[in-house]
Amino acid sequence: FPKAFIFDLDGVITDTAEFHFLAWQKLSSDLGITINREFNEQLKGIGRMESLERILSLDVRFENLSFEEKERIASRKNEYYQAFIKTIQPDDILPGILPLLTEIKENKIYIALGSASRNATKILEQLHLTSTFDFVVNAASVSKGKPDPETFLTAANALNVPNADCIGIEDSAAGINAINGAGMFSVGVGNQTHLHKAHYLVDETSLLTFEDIIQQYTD
Ligand code: B16
Ligand code: MG
Repeated sequence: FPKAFIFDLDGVITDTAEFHFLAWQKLSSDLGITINREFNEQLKGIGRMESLERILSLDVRFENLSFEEKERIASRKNEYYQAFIKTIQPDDILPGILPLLTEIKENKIYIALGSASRNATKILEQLHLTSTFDFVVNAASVSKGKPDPETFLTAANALNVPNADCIGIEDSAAGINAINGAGMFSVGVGNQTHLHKAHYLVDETSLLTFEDIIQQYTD
């Protein structure tokens, strides 16, 4: 049996991945840049500033922005995002996640959150999930974001469990690379095109069952 499950937040526990996309899209349109869902795939799991850099690099007009200007633009995106997440409540936990969390707990396996989002603790509170998690990685204290394994290694370290005894669950390519790089078993939620490196892949969270994950992990 594994000793810990490390969950991504946005796009796995709740559908905030969609709100991140809508907020980036709104910000991009303010700047006169168009982004689509395909482009957004490479923003998933990537921190706020680096995501902004990737968007700004689409247009030469933004080549020489100062750090202060970038920070101002990034905080505008966060304002848009926070307006979207204001109404998040326990009903917004994605299908299959609550039963999975319950079964992990019943089996006395640790549960951690490995999110790149600085809004993570607030969202967990709104979902009434704070006490479910044994450890929450503080995104602000991670120096190298996903796809670097640091986020997942930090969780394993804090729980004092070997990396190989951890299972990470992610909806982003960057996140799957981070889990694999940490020497953990990776579970992807989404499509094959973006998440083909996952050790085990399901289309949507409703298909995540404790039994299937454990079977794939032990195989
Ligand atoms: P924030 P995750 C990531 O969260 C999102 O996937 C990514 O789209 C976002 O830019 C990043 O958090 C930073 O979020 O602006 O709220 O700090 O998927 O790692 O849970
Ligand atoms: Mg995610």
